[in-house]
Amino acid sequence: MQEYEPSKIEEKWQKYWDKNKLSEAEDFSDKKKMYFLVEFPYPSGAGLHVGHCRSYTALDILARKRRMQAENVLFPMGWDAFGLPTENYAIKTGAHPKEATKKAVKTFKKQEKSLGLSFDWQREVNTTDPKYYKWTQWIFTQLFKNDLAYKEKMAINWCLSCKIGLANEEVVDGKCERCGGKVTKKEKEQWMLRITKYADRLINDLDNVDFPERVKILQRDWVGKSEGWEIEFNVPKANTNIKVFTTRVDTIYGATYLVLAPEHPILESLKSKCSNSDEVEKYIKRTLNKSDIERQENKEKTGVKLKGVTAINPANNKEIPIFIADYVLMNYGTGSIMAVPAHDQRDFEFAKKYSLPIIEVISGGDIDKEAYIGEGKLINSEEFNNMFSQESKEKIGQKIGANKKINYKIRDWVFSRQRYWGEPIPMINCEKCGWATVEDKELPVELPNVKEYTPSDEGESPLIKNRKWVNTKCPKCKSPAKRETDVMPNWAGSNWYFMRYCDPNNSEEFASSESLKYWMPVDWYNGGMEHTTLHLLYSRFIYKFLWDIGAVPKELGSEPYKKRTSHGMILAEGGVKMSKSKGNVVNPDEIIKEYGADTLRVYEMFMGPFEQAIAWDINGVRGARRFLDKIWRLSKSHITEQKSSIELKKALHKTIKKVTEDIENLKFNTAVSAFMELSNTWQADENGFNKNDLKNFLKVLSPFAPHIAEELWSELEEGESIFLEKWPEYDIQLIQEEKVNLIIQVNGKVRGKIEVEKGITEQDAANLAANEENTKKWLDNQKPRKVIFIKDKLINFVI
Ligand code: ANZ
Ligand code: ZN
Repeated sequence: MQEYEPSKIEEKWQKYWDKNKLSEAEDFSDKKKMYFLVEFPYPSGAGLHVGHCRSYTALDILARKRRMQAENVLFPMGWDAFGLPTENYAIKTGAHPKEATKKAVKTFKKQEKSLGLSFDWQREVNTTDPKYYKWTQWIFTQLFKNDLAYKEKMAINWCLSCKIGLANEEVVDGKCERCGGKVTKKEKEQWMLRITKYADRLINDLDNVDFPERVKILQRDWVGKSEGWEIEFNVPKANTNIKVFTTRVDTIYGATYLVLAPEHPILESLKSKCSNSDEVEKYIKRTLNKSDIERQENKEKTGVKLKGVTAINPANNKEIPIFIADYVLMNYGTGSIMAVPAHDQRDFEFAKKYSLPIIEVISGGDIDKEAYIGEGKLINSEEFNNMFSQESKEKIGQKIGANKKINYKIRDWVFSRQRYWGEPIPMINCEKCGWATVEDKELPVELPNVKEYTPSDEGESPLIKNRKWVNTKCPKCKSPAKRETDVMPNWAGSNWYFMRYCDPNNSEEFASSESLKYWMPVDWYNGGMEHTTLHLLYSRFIYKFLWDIGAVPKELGSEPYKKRTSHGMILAEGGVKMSKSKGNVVNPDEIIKEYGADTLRVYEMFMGPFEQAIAWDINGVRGARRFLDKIWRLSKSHITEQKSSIELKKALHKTIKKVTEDIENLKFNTAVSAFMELSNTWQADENGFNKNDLKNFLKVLSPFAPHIAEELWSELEEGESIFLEKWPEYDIQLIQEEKVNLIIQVNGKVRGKIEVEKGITEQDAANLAANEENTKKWLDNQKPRKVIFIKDKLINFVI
């Protein structure tokens, strides 16, 4: 018998599938459409990661199965290819980013093909292709025309080593997400997108989509809607007011001091009234080097009291001190707070450190130990005593003349980068007319070639050195004007790529409304949890905007993704992150070479529950290979001309049912277990499968291990590809459990009879039997001393 040698069969079938267009989606087909999407990768020089393989294989299984269930499946792939690593590589080596990208894409594509993924390569997109980014730029011009893009000088997160402005989302623990370097603040004119205008919709519309609850929670928290009050505290000596934002106006009688963010503009006027302005000045300087994230860390609180100025608590007219402290952030609320140490933990720690009064105004806690942050009955609050928090809020608010206010944590999105390898922002600045968009017919604004990719020391884009490109004419008045030299962040191309797949070659629109109407929304989108507050939120925003302006057909609704799921990460052996520096990266090519693509696929589906992070285990890979070896062997030698035995047939139909359901629930690991169990039953069976049953077995195995299934199928001489077959149905008769009659006795006397599943356990039988009315009567509430159980025959309670 010929041995199972994946290297001899896998490429052959990949070519065959390509040639026969088995993975191509058909526009406007009458079949039911189904759009499966995986996050398109950044084609880095490092090549495909085994983590990519997990997500892609999972949806490939779904795609293959649904095609066999007669659905018109769209399962596309593309390249999110603008970005820093490629650019940094260009700076280091002088190679053009375009060339580096081309090379990486070639590698990735080859790797994905070698995994047997059934992508529709006719629809491949690449965000760095001018034909693609023409539309990324067009979307920007639309945002500008609709007042959702504006340029503003602002303090941005600045990575000292990448020399790049970072969005809040790109700063992790006060460090640059990319290089791990220190992040400081820098004032810069930046293009901003008003995502804040969509804050409410981004929260509310989550009710209409099928996302995992944890994804919804993370998105809601990121948008961070908070309803509260703005209250003015008078500062008599400076003849001014300090406005604070609070969600707990009910605690105002416990407000024993105010805190300003050190950058608060009101300090300009207050400083001169303080006797310790030097100290204040010094503290302010120190703060400037800290990121907001560092400032929110749970560390010892620091601050400085403004000596000589005080504020008046409007509820009781008491004089209270004013501090500056870096735990209050300038870019949230009003940049100042009323501190209620009894009921806010940060204020509590600060008050302890600086010996400030802690006045309990909500009962229910133990404020000797920690702040009580819950709501409750008011005390020490004059006429509001004994009221509950909720009720008191309106009344106190009225008394002190406070205004209701809704705040959001989400900020407008910093959308410019002073770098090279990104989409040029299609804007022109004219001294007379100000900013104007590049006209539609001039798009795309192609990224020009430059000699040097390093940003200038002031942090300007290298494009600024290309005078010929920068100097242009104002689209409005035709006088000399200059192009914007900033480029878009690497999130820009992924905002809308899923729509381009619907109509990838359209040169008139980013996609025709007919194709969008047919394919959208995405039915099922799988991706990483790490994109929850970045890509997933951004692309929902852009989609809503395009829907608002009618660029996405109205009948589609304003959410791009019907269902979202998330895979767990694959870690290195030992449970640590795979990284080049640790030398523990598993290369899928090597696994495919040694064990085969089907083994890699089966292993990655079997390794653990799909949503959970899991460590790589080479023994598991070997196990998957042994399983496929066995299937190969059995399919060739352990088959019969007669009927399969009833036991084997039953086991097969149980497996068909289980696998059919497990795939839909992303329970791939239990599906593979079911295959393994079945293969044991098959091996132990005297005769093995007959041809018809073997065919059904191969069909349900085929999405997991497409190459071996196709090869074994071809040997059955059935003609066409197994992937043109109909997904098998299970025979309900065969999977029904057999029933038996169980006799119930109490003290050896027959008291009843129940029908139960054959093979029921003693525990289950005892529970069922004890709940029969007649048994209950005879048991008379007594706990049996002993239970005698004869399997499938009798249960006897001894009392
Ligand atoms: C008084 C108070 C009493 C507060 C109390 C809380 C508990 P969310 O829900 O996140 O919106 N705060 C307001 N602006 C701030 C800023 N710029 N930097 C740091 N903290 C700020 O939180 C609102 C609460 O966070 C506000 O309500 C304020 O503290 C604080 F028992 O005011 B509270
Ligand atoms: Zn002009």
